[in-house]
Amino acid sequence: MMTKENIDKVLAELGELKCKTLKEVEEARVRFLGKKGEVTALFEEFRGMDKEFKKQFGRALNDLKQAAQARIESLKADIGPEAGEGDTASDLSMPGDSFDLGSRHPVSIVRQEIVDIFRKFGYDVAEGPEIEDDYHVFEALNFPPNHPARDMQDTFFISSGHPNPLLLRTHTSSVQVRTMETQHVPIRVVCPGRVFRNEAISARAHCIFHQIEGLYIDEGVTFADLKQAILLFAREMFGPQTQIRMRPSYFPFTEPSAEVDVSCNICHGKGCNVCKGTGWLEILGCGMVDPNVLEASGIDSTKYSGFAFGMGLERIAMLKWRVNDLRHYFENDMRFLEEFDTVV
Ligand code: 2NL
Repeated sequence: MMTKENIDKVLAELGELKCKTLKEVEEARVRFLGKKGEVTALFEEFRGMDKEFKKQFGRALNDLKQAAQARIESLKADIGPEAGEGDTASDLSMPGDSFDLGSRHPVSIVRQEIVDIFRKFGYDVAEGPEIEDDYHVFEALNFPPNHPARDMQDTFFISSGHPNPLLLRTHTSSVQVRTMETQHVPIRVVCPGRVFRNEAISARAHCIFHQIEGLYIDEGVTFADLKQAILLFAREMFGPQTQIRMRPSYFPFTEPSAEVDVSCNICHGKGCNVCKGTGWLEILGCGMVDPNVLEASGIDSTKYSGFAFGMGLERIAMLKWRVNDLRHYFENDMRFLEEFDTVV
C-alpha cells in the first residue's frame, strides 16, 4: 500500500542491499525495478490514484525510482568487471577483436609504380576530364576525318550532329594535348587515367580500362632519347637485366612509331607460355610526336621536337601477376582483390 512509511521502507531496503556478484546485482534490479518489482508495483498503484494523492506521492516516488537506479549502478561499479562470472571482456589475456585491412587494386599498384619511376626521371603528373570533345581526342592528334576510331563502333559519343561532339575519351592523349596548350616547352609529363572504348567485354578486352601516357618535348629531342627513356623505364619496372626491342608500328599522332617488347623475365628468353615461346612481351607503343600534333597545340615544330608513349595498365598488371582474364579487374571479387598488397 502506498504510504510514506512504505516508500521509506523500500528506500531502507535499497540502502541495506549487499551484492557479491553481478548476478546478485541483476537479481536485485529485478526485485526492485523489474516488471513485478517493488518500485514498479508502487508506480502501478500510483497510476490508479486520485489527483490529490498523486500530488502527495509523485515526487517521493520519482525520487525512489532514481535512488533505486543509482543504487543498482553503484553496486555494479563496486563489483567491477573482475567479479563477473564468465565475463570475457574482463579477461585481459584474450586477443583483441580482429578487423579486415583493405588492399589496393592491382591497377592502382601498377599506376603508382609507373608514376613513381617517371617522377624520378623529372616528369610531372597531369590529369584531365573523362568526358572530352572530338577536338582534344582526335582532331588535335592528327586523326584524319574518316579514321575508324572516330566511328560510333569504337567511341562512345555523348552528343552528335555538330562539328565538335562530346565523347568519352578513348585514350589519355587528350590530357597531353591540354598540357601542350597551357604549358611552356620544355614539357615532361605523364598522364594516367581511365579510358573508354565501345568494345564487347571478353578476357582480352573491356569497354573501360586504364592507360598511362608520357610526353617529352624540348629542343633537339631525338629517337635515341626515346629509346633510352624506355630502356631505363623498363629496367626500373621489370629489373636491371631487362632488354628491350622495338618493332616499327603506326599511330596517327607519332612518326616514326614503334611497339616495344621487353625480354620475358619468366623464361629469360627461352620461351614459355606467358611469352608464347617468343621470349618477348609487348608492353607499350611510342614514337616521335608528329609535327602536325605540335603545331595544332601552338608549338613550333621547326624549333622543338618530342617523343610520346602509351601503355595499358591492365596489360602490365596481367604480365606482372600473370592474370589471365581482364574481367577479374572489374568484378570486385574479394578472393581476387585480397591477393594483392595490403595497405598498412
Ligand atoms: C599504346 C600507344 C601511344 C602516344 C600514345 C601521344 C600523345 C601525344 C602526342 C603523341 Cl599528345 N603521342 N601518345 C604516342 C604513341 C603511342 O600509345 O599502345 N597505348 C596503349
